[in-house]
Amino acid sequence: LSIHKDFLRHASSQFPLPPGVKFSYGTAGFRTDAALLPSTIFRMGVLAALRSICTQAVTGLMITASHNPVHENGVKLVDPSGGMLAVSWESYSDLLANAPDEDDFIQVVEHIVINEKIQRKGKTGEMVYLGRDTRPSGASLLEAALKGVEAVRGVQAQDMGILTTPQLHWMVRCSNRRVPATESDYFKTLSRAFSILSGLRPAGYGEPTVFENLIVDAANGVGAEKLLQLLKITPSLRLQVRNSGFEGEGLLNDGVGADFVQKEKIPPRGFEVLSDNLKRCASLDGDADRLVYFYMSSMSQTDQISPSLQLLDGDKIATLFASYIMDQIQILRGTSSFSAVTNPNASIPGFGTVKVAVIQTAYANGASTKYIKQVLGLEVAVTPTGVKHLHKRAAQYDVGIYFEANGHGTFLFSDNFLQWLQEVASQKEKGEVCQAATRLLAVSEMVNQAVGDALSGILMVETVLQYRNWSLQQWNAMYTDLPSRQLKVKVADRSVIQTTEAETKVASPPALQAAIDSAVEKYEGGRAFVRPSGTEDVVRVYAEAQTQKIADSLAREVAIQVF
Ligand code: NG1
Ligand code: ZN
Repeated sequence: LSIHKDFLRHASSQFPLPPGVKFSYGTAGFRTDAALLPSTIFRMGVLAALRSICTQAVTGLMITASHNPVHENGVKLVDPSGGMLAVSWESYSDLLANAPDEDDFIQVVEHIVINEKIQRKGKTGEMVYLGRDTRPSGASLLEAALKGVEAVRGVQAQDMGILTTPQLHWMVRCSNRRVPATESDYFKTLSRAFSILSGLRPAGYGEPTVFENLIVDAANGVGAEKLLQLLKITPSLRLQVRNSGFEGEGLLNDGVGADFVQKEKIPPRGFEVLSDNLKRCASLDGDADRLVYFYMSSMSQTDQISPSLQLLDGDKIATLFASYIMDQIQILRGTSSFSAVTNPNASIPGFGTVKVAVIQTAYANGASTKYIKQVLGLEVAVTPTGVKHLHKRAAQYDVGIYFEANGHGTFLFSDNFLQWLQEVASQKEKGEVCQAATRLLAVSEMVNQAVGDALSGILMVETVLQYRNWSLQQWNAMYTDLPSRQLKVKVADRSVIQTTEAETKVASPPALQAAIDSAVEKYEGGRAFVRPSGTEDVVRVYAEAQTQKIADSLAREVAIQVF
């Protein structure tokens, strides 16, 4: 590929690197104060364009800082599959973002072109979709991204407007699969699948209950407007949106949203405990790729910070979804009796063994892992933190369900399994087996197979609750979370801690792991690990034990070892 160096140099000179900052792509892209980001975002526009030429497909660039405060912003790149940027390209991001001047910048671009053997093959598909959340800094940063894409001449930038992160991922994925990929297609696809699933309740679970409205905390972010759009075409969805961020409604991520609720275990702003009936609630994060559910319970839970918020986190969501998938697989096997323990090794007549697994990280509550293994009989795979790792692993199964405890997750179906389901669903005989296949096909349309998506997550949770006729309390009773504690420790250089075994063990310094082991040994059923954060300048400590008191002291003991 011949680069128009002068053109690129001139364009990049308009976005100089701010002095004294070191950028790192981290767990989920670059994130920092918005004022520092124009050069990084321009350069990521260039990289997204190069990735598009290299793969001859549409790529994406999303401007968001998710659950971070409103004055921050960030950028993540979307690969042609709709997933996160290939890990092998992350080092290019770091090199580009930190190149001190135009000459170094051009050199890095040349290095990428040579290293990846990037060549122009044709004219098709060289395109970058750009999206942003509702942050006020988004519009001008989007301009910078646009200039970056256009600086690689011949690649087109398409501004898709204000979107949730998962919408942009979905559009990139669909566009490269040559299926309808506009925002309106997104809403229609989700809504249609939800209606199909609502009409396919099984006989065994009694008459459907009319649920109370779900009250959704939209974190004063982009999810509010999008949820209202979805609601407009899906009247059977019973929900109301709060913390919409519309005029006068509060600040993005300020005391609201999935991250706040999950970490603080108290209701978000705008949810008045005394006057509200908070039985069915959910929180999205600022870019609507995370989802948690919660309700207020009058039960006294002396162990918790707030006595009454009951959190249904990513682990509970994964477990709910996995149980539903296993129900359908049981029916496909011809066992319509819903026995609690399933046998994942038994094969489906006509297909063979369906490989189903739940993918978690070390942060998954131990009680969820136990439930998935022992009650659902499913394989649990553990990967390092970060959706890119979970997603990659999930793709190895016929149905791979992944969630981070914080509520980011989705599930993936293999093409092979979907194809077989199509055949079963189109059979003339419309029995239970055909229904189960139709359900799974609708589910595969409704969940966002590109990345975790709070909107499709809500539809999926509501579908399973309707199917089982379950309140949030009944869902919560699947298993009881083990008490846990997370702490952050600030150290001079967090990179001296290196981990292994999917971050569950410290490889270096070795003395640290020995100290953690001896702290854990004191408490039966205790578990603890530490890892350097990929998004903040801290080391994270996690501990879990039979009581909150023990979890707290175990976390403290381990934190002291980190100093
Ligand atoms: P780090 O800072 O690397 O722990 C955090 C979350 C991840 C993921 C990323 C991206 C925890 C413990 N970590 O990563 O799960 O969501 O942010 O947003 O929640
Ligand atoms: Zn997010």
